[in-house]
Amino acid sequence: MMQDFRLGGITLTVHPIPFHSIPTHTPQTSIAIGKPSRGVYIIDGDGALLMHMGNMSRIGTSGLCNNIRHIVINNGVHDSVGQQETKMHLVDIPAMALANGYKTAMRATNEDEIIGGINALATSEGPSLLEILVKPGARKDLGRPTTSPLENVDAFRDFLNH
Ligand SMILES: Cc1ncc(C[n+]2csc(CCOP(=O)(O)OP(=O)(O)O)c2C)c(N)n1
Ligand SMILES: [Mg+2]
Repeated sequence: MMQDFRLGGITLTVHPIPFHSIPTHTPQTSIAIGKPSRGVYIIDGDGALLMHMGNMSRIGTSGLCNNIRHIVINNGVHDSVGQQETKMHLVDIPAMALANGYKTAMRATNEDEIIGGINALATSEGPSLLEILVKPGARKDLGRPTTSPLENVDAFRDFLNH
């Protein structure tokens, strides 16, 4: 069942079945290549981008990833495993994306730029990238996954096949 999430004036209709992987963008690139008729939004972290940086050139130069919209949430740290610095807030990620062949790349530092950036992703040709600069840290009541990775893979595979 699809679910609507609202961000400012934008409604994102998403499938509620999670497909978590770290780093995120490498397996999702393979999904995008295997399913060219589907739009694929990759929601990535700065540490994950750093760990598999070579995949950016596959997205940008393969000619097979026009359906990819790559969103990088950049807090400058590997937050979920101990806040080790990545220094990625000192790297020009949009310039790196463009140098790797992405068609469009932007950075957002406030709500208006996030909304503008998501609109630009939705309306421009891919592959495209939106970097969102954020502070480290998370809500105290942040939930944890309630289903197993195997259950998620089965449900997600089922979703892709329909
Ligand atoms: C190749 C590889 N090395 C190390 C890890 C361990 N690891 C899991 S999450 C994570 C940090 C990810 O950081 P980031 O993408 O910036 O996300 P954040 O936690 O900051 O939201 C690391 C290093 C991994 N999953 N894969
Ligand atoms: Mg991070």
